Amino acid sequence: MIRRIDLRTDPGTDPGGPAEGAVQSAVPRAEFDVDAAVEVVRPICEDVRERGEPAVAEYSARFDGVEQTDLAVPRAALTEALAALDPAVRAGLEESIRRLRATCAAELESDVVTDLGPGARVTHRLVPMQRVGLYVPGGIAPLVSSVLMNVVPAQVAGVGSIALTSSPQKAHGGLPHPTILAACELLGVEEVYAVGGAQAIAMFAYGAGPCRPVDLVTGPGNIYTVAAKRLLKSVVGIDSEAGPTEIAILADETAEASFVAADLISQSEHDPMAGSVLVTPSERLAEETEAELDKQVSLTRHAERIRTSLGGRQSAIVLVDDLEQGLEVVNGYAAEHLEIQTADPERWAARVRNAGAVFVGPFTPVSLGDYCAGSNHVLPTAGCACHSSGLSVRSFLKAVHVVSYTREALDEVAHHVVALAEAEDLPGHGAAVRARFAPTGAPDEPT
Ligand code: HSO
Ligand code: ZN
Repeated sequence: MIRRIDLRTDPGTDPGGPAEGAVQSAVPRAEFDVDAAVEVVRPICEDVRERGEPAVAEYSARFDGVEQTDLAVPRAALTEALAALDPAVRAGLEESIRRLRATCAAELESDVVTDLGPGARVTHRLVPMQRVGLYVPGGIAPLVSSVLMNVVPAQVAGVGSIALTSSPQKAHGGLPHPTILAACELLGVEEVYAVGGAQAIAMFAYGAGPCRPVDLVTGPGNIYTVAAKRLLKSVVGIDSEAGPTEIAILADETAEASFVAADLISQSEHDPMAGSVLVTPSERLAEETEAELDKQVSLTRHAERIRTSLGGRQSAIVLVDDLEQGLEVVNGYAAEHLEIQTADPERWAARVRNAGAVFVGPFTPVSLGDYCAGSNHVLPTAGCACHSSGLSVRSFLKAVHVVSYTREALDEVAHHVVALAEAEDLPGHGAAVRARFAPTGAPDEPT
């Protein structure tokens, strides 16, 4: 069901080991051609920019099969959805919100004031975004947990205006899934739209009908929403281009194969294109995991989707010489989620450079992080963990340098500004400083 990639070196026949770089790029990713999708969504986004609400409603009719008179979800639908919510689901959401709020509040950074001498001050001031648009996928599975992962950090950051959208569901009278609406009500988000796909991203970027344009769009989505984000990122801020979900597990012979298999399956359940990768020096663990996958997959509800994901080129069991080489592979792969299931997991976790989030030890499965760990599950995919971070309270803040110098403090550095401005052949820059000190009418003499 899952292929093997053997990166082990045989000192007898292969003294040099794998070529430099081969280990890092050992596991390919699924084909995810965003550029092709950009051409599909371009006319949709242009149409929404030109015609606004009627265009959005037409795309909802075409792609979601619903007739809309209003893009906004009525307030009553939110309160009704919460009243009808299963108490166990409500309790789960409340606990998840509590933990997320705690981490977000603790991670909220303060302004940094640096005094560079008497009267010379630079303040690194954090300012929340004014208005954000949060996208929650509602298609293949209604990801209610994504409502929390987007809304809570935005609220803790102090964002003034939060709008949320999710695709309209025919089965729910053209509204988003009721559990998504209930979560909005629980969080006090009142501005909710029943719009999905590329038209939703365009609605947030340009505004349409009751929805005013936003400063930043966040949240995962399918290839068309990702393409719309790529297309519109000069119009509106975006968090990241989320691709199919991924899990990598670095494990040794002490790992429990049934846990490893269950965790690979849990992320393959999302998408036939999801990538699930086990990296291990243990042949025994590889064999037992294969056997466990066969056993467990046949018992799951979404077996077909999971088999496609596990059987795809993006999934593999990678055999390595030792955990050192395994660490090189997982750092090179830069997984969205990385689990460490080894004898000394904290030690290996401390040496991970590239991963969206790291899950340490046998009792920290990725699915805990998906719902209730207090961490965020909107994470960089496709190797972007080399340079990007997951969603957090910081995603909803901008930093502004506020510079404040007195006359005396400016006088201290005036000659440096003049010299550097001359070096760049920009004398006007130097003159702007000298003007503060020269007698009126003679601004070009140095002090
Ligand atoms: N694993 C997904 C998030 C998710 N899982 C939502 C369940 N619900 C991407 O991190
Ligand atoms: Zn998940």
